[in-house]
Amino acid sequence: MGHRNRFTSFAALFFIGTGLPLALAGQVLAHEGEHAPAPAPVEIEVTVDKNGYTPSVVEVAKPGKVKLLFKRTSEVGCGERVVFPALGIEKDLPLGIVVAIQVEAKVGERIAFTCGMGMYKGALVVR
Ligand SMILES: [Cu+2]
Repeated sequence: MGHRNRFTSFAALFFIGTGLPLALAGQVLAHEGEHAPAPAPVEIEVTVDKNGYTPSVVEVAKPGKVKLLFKRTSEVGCGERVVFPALGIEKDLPLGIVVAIQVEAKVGERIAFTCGMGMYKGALVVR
């Protein structure tokens, strides 16, 4: 009870001191947000093992932000590095660790990705 009261007083002081300008700024931002909603990226898991990428062709229904969640599940093979040549993205894929790579998928676009030596091939496509 006492703890809660103290928090309430603190919150009141905070609001008077700095909260009000912040609240006003927040409303402006919220208003702008209505015009440009930023939908959460579509998340798709891609497993990397001795056979390459599964799925090897990642299809999304709509253009927009896509977060590819790469997870290497096998020491066998050469999937320890993933490369998106056209985007200049290169990342290590430690065994068993999910590595997220976010890209922007445009209509009709095919974004290729490969292993470090270009043997495993995959792509993100917009249907
Ligand atoms: Cu390779």
